[in-house]
Amino acid sequence: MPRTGRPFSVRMANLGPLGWVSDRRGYRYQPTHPLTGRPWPPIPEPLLALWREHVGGCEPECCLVNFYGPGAKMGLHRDEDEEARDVPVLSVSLGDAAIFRVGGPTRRGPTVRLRLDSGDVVLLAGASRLCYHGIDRILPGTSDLVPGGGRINLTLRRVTRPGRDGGLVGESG
Ligand code: MD6
Ligand code: FE
Repeated sequence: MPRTGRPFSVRMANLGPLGWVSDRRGYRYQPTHPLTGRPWPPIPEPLLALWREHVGGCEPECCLVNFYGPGAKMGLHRDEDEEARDVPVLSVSLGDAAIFRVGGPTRRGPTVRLRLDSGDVVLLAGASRLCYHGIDRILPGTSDLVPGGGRINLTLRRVTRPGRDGGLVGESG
């Protein structure tokens, strides 16, 4: 985590041309793994199809892969490290269920809690795109999808501003 250097309770990886990474210096997107220097693997076609179905208009550039073991959680945050903050963010939950908390555009104010089960898809679009949200806890033992238990959340994002062609596959740069 920035400043403290303490590890997140969530373990992270990325797919796609840009990966979201974090260290003492802060948060950023970069095309390679910070330790191996290798590019992130491509986003699998079924996830691209889900994006086309629910978002469309441009291609996603990052699929953040979050793994939650029994005690993992994610504090309230906004997805705001992207230039394309007007493009919706889509997530897929797999494995153990989780308690998702979502509020408004400021950190203060009321929040609601939603249980996300395996296979649930969350779309933060329009006014909700910049709302605070987080994971209070996971519910261990509620799914046997992930070997050894746990929860995987896949979050698809457009990072750079789409060009006039919508940033569809084939665009260079
Ligand atoms: C999670 N999800 O479900 C954390 N962000 O583990 C997110 O932070 C999130 O589900 C943006 C859009 C959808 C999300
Ligand atoms: Fe988020």
